Parts: sequence; structure tokens; C-alpha cells
Amino acid sequence: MTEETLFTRIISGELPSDMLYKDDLVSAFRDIEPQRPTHILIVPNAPIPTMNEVSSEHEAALGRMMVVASQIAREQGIAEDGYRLIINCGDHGRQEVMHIHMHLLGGADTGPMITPQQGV
Ligand code: DGP
Repeated sequence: MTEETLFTRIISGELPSDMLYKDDLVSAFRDIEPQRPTHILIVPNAPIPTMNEVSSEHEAALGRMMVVASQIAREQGIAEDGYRLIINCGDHGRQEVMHIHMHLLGGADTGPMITPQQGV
């Protein structure tokens, strides 16, 4: 049985979302706390908790996430100006939802890649 996560409940329709795309491997819906005018989450339908659990069996879903991100960026009209894709992992990556997801952020400048830190 597939383990339930917040995002599997969104994917199944049990929880409401602004769903933009769904196929046999991945789904995409708008982030509930958008950080830019366009902020979409692209997720594998079968949950992988974090990047630490990724293996070759996940190649198809992870590859599809990239293809869908590119497609949605074009559909949303943000491709030409550019955008940022982010996958957070674990504590240092500040991952909050333990079901791998790719953030697609755009519609405005996304700022510096990461906050500078002294003494790195
Ligand atoms: P991360 O920190 O990478 O785990 O990002 C989790 C994202 O999930 C965060 O940007 C907010 C979003 N999020 C949390 N709960 C919900 C929800 O119930 N619905 C939607 N659409 N997004 C959610």
C-alpha cells in the first residue's frame, strides 16, 4: 500500500488544490503559500520522502517532473523571462513536506540563489 502524505491526499482529490496537471507519474498544483506570482509544486504521484531515498527505480517519475516543469513554465508564460526550480531536502534544505516536490517559481525576479553566509 502507498503511504499517505499531504501531497498524496491532494493528488487523489481528497484535499482541495489548484491542480494544473496530472498524469500517470506526476502531478502539479499551485503552492498554498506562493513566494512569487507563479509558484507551482511538481510532485511524483508515488511518494518518495526526500532526495535521500531516490534510486534508479524513480528515474521515470523524476525525469517526467523536469519535462512537466518545462511545459508548465511555457504554458504559464514565464519561460521567456526565466524561472527557478528548487528541491529542498532534509533539515539543512528546510524541507517541510516529506514527499519530494519541485518548486517552480517565476513571474518575477527570484532573487539571489541563496542567502550569503559569513565564513563559508
Ligand atoms: P518545502 O519547504 O520544500 O517542503 O515546501 C513545502 C511547500 O508546500 C510550501 O511552499 C508550502 C506548500 N504547502 C504546504 N501545505 C500545502 C497544502 O496543503 N497545499 C498546497 N497546495 N501547498 C502546500
